[in-house]
Parts: sequence; C-alpha cells; structure tokens
Amino acid sequence: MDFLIQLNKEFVPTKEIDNGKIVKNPETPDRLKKIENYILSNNFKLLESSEFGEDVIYLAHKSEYIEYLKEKCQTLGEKDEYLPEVFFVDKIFDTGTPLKHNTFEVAKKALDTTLSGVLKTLETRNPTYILTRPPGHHAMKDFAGGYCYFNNVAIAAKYLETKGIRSAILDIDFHHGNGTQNIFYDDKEVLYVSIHGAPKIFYPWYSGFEYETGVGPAKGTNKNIPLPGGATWDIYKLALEEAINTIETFKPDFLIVSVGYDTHVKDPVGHFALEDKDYKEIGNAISKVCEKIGFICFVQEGGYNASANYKAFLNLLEGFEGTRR
Ligand code: SP5
Ligand code: ZN
Repeated sequence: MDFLIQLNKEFVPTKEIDNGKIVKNPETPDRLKKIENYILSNNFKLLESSEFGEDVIYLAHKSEYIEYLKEKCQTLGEKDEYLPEVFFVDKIFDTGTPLKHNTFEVAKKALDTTLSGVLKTLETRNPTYILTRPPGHHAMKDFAGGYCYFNNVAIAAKYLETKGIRSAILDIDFHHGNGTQNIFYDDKEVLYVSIHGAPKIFYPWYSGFEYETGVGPAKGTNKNIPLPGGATWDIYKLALEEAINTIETFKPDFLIVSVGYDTHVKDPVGHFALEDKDYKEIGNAISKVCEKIGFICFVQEGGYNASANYKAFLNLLEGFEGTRR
C-alpha cells in the first residue's frame, strides 16, 4: 500500500449544534494523527500530491454551491466560525458543518490529495490509502454537511468517468454517504454501495434506505444496506458479503473505499460495535475482491476516537496486505 497524507492541521472546527445544544466538533486533525505518525515512521511509500484546477470541483458540485462557499469563506476573519442554526440554509444541510476563513482552501487540498492518489494508482496499479480531511461523503451537489464540503470520492469517480473508467464506491463509514448517493443517483456508470446505521434512527435520517436504488437507467446502481444500532461482526459480515457481491456483479475497473472508523465500538459518534480484529476481516475481504479489480484506493471519511481509529487502521492494513505478500 502506498500513502498520501493531507491532514490540513490549520483547519480546526470547534463547534457543532447537536439537538439544539452547542457541542465540541469532533472532526479535528487530532483524530488521524496516530495513523499519520505510524505511516511516517514505518518506511511506507509516501506519494506527493499535485494541485488541480478548480474546474475539478464542478465535476460533482453545482456552481452556485462552489461560488457560495468560496465567497462566504472570503468574508470570514481568521477567528470566525460560521455555523447555521437550522438545517438546509446557506448551502449547508445540517448544523455541524461550520465555515472558517480557510474552509474552501483546505477542502480543495483534501480533494487534490484524493485525485493525486487516484491518478497514481492508475499509473502504478498499487493500492493507495489517502489519509485526508475534511471528509467528503456527506457533501451533496449543492450542500455541505456532516463535516464535509467537497465530496472527495465522488469527484474522483467522476474524474475517472471522464477517462472512460467505471468505478464502484464502497462506503463503510458508519453514516450513510447521502452526498455520494445524491451525486450518482442518476449515473449508471458509477456503483454506490453503503453499509450504515439505519437512517430511521441515525444521521443523516432522510436518506440511506434500502428502497433507494437509483433512477432511470441508473436503477440498480445504488445499494443501501442499513443495519441496526449495536451491530457486531456477525451481522456486519453478512452486509459486507452482500456489498462485495454487488460490486463483483457490477465489474468496475476501479474500487474506491470510503473508509470510516466510526463503526468501532469505542467511537463517540457512530453506534456500531465492531472491534479491532474485525477490521482485519474487512481488509481481507476487500483485498479478495481486488484480485478481480485492477485498481483500488481507500479514502478517509469519519472516525472520531484517535486510538480506536489507529487500531482499526492497523488491522485493516494487516488484513488487506496479508493476502498480498
Ligand atoms: C464524515 C462523518 O462521519 N460525518 C458524521 C456527521 C455526524 N453528525 C452529527 C450527528 C449528530 C447525531 N446526534 C444525535 C443526537 C444524540 N444526542
Ligand atoms: Zn461517519
């Protein structure tokens, strides 16, 4: 596995409104620092990121949204943090996704890092892990939300689509990637498969249901596998098998994994009960499907307990690399 890292340490959101109360925002660089440290101190191949033009953002997002975000950030001072108090106003669909003066800039850097990783993978055929933040899978065509501003994996898949490369996106963050679903709902060239906490109970509540399968020619290219709170490996395993079967049937050229460790039992935001060793099984299962697909990238999404993230990551890596050596 090769790596790219962009933690945007100068971007630290502090607030979120949860159930009407102001609470601490968990989406900070600290949550990924242990993983970064491990990668940097273990002689892995670290790939450089290059800068893309702003036109890549338009592959998945609407111009009104992109321009709003850019202009709003420009009005903010270094210490300002703009947080809407209601859902779906000012191009932000929740109350946990604040704007700071550098939000546009850092979200673009996370995107550049993701695209760089994906292009490197095309070149080298090596699996790549893109350790970056802010995350992306909640960002819709025209709304930020869920700590996400630009949908890193969606833009990557659209970019690949312009080269005639068909992708599947496997989303194993605890939360449904409503943004990724939104962007590909009518696009039959990209398969979106997600395993997540049932939206009847868990964020983002309005999307992630089993009956959402895509529209028009894209019907059947969106698959949601919602699971109950407290789900352990015995339940999760079946969902993962189903997800992988769906991917194998689609026969993508490229697999992008939206990887979140908020499925871990010790995560403070997610509500599953996966344990360290379960991530070894996940890594192993993904490595097997990759024997049939040419290219794979992992892109970081959620995970809010730094130690749990680190252990989950180590196990995932071990499970993934185990069968490849
Ligand atoms: C990338 C990612 O993992 N984003 C997750 C966003 C979750 N945001 C807030 C969830 C708030 C749930 N609060 C439920 C009320 C319990 N008091
Ligand atoms: Zn999440």
